[in-house]
Amino acid sequence: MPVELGDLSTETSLLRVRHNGSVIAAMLQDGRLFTLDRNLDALLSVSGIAMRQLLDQHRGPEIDPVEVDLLAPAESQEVWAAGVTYLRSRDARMEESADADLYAKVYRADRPELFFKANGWRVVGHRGSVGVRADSAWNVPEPELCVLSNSRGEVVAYSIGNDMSSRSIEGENALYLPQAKLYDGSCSIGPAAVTAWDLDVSSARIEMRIDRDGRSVFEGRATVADLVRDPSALVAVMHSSYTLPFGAWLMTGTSIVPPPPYTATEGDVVSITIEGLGKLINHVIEVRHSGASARPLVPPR
Ligand code: DO4
Ligand code: MG
Repeated sequence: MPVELGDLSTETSLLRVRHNGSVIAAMLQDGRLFTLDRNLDALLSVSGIAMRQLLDQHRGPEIDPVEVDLLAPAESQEVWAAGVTYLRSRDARMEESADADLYAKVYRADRPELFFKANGWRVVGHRGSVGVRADSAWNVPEPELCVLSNSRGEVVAYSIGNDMSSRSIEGENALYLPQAKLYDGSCSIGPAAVTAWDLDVSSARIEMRIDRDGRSVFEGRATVADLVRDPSALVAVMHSSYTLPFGAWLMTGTSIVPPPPYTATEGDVVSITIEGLGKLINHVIEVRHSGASARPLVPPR
């Protein structure tokens, strides 16, 4: 997709783009797009101060936004996600699950819920296709503030995320969380990584709109001010016993949950806006399922 500046933040942002057949990092500054001579992996392996200096000193030639395709802002970065960080998410999970207490406990526990979501190469970008599993009856997009940390655990950028989830699979048994959360097209981040130094997202507005056949079928609003944990504290926990040489993205949880009977369906268009970070748009497709199953070989006792 060519870069549409209207969907991007007006703050300094890092982009991954395809330009003249090569994938490169670029920086959007004051409405102008510049090439960078380092990729995201290199920028995130040094300290935040060194990264800022590199961005100031190694800005390359200006390029025309219409000549590039915008890609997801992730290379070797893993994507992790936090759960049950808003009251709304806790309540929605308690409604769908037979193990409601599990969610109530983690909402107020010292240790947050953090789970692996995707490898960087799997991340879907702005205007890409997100998925719903063919073996899942109830699916939702989850709009989330995303935080990019470097190898030292310093927060260097923010973005918008869509944590596509199967509520029926998670609701059946919380131990099925990895299958509810990890499948093709389940993780989207974009449109860009907005540098954190001049930005306060602590009370940013979050909006999600879902269109089907050209008509709105859901609209929801929330604010990051209702997040019950500090994003930088969540990032610190993610890094606490786990080396991330190229940093990582962390999705910080959702507070907009489309109520039933809505279930994400092929053809839906999901638009998520977070104040200061732009707009992330994704189209929903159904992910094929091979039909595989692994029933117990002996009847359970
Ligand atoms: O606890 C399961 C996942 C929660 C989640 O993804 C969220 O709260 O956003
Ligand atoms: Mg989520």
